[in-house]
Amino acid sequence: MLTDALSIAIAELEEEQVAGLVKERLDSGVSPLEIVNSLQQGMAEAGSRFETGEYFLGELIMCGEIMQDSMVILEPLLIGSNAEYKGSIVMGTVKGDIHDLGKNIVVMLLKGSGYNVIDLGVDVSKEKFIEAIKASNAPLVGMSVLLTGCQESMKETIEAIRAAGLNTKVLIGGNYIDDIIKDYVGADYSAQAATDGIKVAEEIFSL
Ligand code: B12
Repeated sequence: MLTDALSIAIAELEEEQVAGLVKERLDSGVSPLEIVNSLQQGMAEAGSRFETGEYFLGELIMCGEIMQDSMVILEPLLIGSNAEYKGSIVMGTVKGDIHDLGKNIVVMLLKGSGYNVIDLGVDVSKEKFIEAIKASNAPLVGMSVLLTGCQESMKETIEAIRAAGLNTKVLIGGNYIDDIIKDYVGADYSAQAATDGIKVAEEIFSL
């Protein structure tokens, strides 16, 4: 049961109410990350309604658009300003999956933490991942996946990265990802929350 007014507003697809609440909370000093968490909880509720047949694809699209509108305001606050890069990280949503709102948040937070992020977008082929890792020599690649049906494509991508002899660490993330999936696909790290992904990056770049 949702209790947060902002989570409820996005789950109910109340576009104007969401915009008003985001602004109101920022004005009263709530952190942008906390606002993202509230939005994410509401989106998970919309996802459950989609699963039970209460919502259709149109509602999911609408929900994504409302989130996107909020991110326009939140993005500069999440990114902040950093003069020097700590290093490069390649990021992308795996082949077959076009969900990008979560990945974009991870990208923003990594940029805000001082990393040079090479964002490959969505539905990224293994060839594209390999090409970008080679070109940037990134010690870390982050893969986002929301569809359970895309585990195989993630596994294939990681196998191809290993077969190419690239010595990069692989971090997989998404809201259903756990250690069992991590081991199955052959990743080095897994995270459900964006903030845990940032901790992994800090760990790798401090080695
Ligand atoms: C919005 C949405 C869409 C939008 C996406 C818009 C966009 N630009 O991304 C649209 C309408 C396009 C869409 C399409 C589909 N969707 Co959809 N969608 C959602 C929904 C409601 C919200 C996702 C979201 O953006 N959440 C908000 C963000 C902020 O949260 P997040 O993505 O979880 O990301 C956070 C963490 O997971 C983490 N994270 C994410 N990636 C990474 C990566 C790294 C490295 C790290 C560290 C962390 C990390 O950090 C983020 C911030 O904390 C979810 C419901 C849900 N429970 O997630 C369903 C959901 C993911 N969709 C689902 C489905 C089935 C589909 C479709 C197949 C529907 C259809 N019949 O066509 C298509 C698939 C299209 C495709 N090929 O990818 C299912 C997946 C079920 C499954 N088991 O696979 C879900 C779970 C809904 C449901 N309960 O049934 N969807």
